[in-house]
Amino acid sequence: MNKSAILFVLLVISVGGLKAQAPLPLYPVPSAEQLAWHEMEMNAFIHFTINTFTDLEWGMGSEPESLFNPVQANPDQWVRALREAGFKGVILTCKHHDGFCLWPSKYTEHDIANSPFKNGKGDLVKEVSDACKKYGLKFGVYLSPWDRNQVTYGKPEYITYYRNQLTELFTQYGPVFEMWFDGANGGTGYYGGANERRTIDGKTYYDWPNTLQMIRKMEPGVIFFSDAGPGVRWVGNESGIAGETNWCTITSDTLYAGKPGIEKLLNEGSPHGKQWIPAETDVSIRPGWFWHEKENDKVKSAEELFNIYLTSVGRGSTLLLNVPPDRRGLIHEIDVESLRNFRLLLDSVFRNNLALNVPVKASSYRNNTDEFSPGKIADGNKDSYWTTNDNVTKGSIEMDLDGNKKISYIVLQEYIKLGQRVSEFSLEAFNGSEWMPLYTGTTIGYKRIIKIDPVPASKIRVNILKSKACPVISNVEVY
Ligand code: FUL
Repeated sequence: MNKSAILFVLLVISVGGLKAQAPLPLYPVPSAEQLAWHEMEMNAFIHFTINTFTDLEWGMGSEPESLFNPVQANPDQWVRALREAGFKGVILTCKHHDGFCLWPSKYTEHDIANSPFKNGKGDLVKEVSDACKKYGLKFGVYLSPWDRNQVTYGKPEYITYYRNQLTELFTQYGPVFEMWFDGANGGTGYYGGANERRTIDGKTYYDWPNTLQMIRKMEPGVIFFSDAGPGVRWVGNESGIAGETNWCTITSDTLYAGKPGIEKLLNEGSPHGKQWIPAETDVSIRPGWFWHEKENDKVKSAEELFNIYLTSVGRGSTLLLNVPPDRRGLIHEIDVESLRNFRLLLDSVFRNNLALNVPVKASSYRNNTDEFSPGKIADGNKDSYWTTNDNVTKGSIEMDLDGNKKISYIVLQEYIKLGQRVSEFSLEAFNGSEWMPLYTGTTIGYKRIIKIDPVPASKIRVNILKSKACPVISNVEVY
């Protein structure tokens, strides 16, 4: 081959290579475990302890173990009801602030082994973890750092106690997909009979870095929830509402308890955040976190749960819905019914994607390469996407719905493996004669669901108006 032929071949190879090149990731990006966590979308919380029998939300730690006796306890029923409603994971309060342990712990007497339940032979952590395995849900652990029963609470010895219990949970009941560290601390407690107020320095007392390292050795992929991550962050409220602007990025050292405006920051994240720490939306199906008879008529309806779905999953967050068992040890019929109707509602609204495999046009697409062409947002494949050249941070995609359709919801998804990018977008509908504005919004993230007043439309246009780098959109659905 002569020199110019070699040059020609090199040119072809490099142009070909360029053509197929995907955008570089825009850091930070989610870890593989965080990505899997996003894809779970809906997890359930289970709050259960002596509080269920004392009608309290925060037990003092002095409650006798003899009170705990859910004679019909049936974790199989809990997990089945949750699976049927579409939940992918369960996080159990293995120990709440009152210190009572739902598993027989070697390190305390304040546990299920000293209760009348199954004559002290019960282990609800095991039963829940087994039911999760049986029904294909992931199992997660809540172990309250604040322990109002423990005599050593507030002293260095308690950290050893807490770590011993974590070791019991992670070695006997795993795999554990998420570990929930609750930041709440009210100071007062029984503390082995001292009955006093104990204050700790939340920043230093628990020595979190070493505790996390210890857990990671047992469960390398576990996601840590706390107010500030490092795996996922609190959404800043307990009413089921993620920010309409919701960045999965945030800078963790800007987060400290008591910081003015922290709730808003947690709720919305930060476009310039240095870490990927997405918001988890925890909310209860009832007013309280524990079951109380008097709240049986206050169970959230299917419609209320659906609205929460829209303000959590529909805003790029993951829903963590608490469904607390009652004193019998069953998820109450009213809650089961509400979950069932919630599932029916989700299935009826999101049954028929009017945009699946429809023709799609775009203002431009990356190097005119088929791999990044606009049709990729309608192919039902979460791993394919439409994107533009690197210097293009605006763009429109137009979907032809094949005749006039009545539309009520538009679902958008960014391909977050390459980072969260879009900061402003708008939606329009073509009603046969003109384009009508439908919505203007900010972030998209893993998933954004826009509810609109039902309108007839034969085409939909998604305009990306601002993006931190070339937009990468994996999916658009219309209902
Ligand atoms: C809070 C706790 O104080 C509540 O009791 C509940 O566990 C909730 C999920 O977190 O901080």
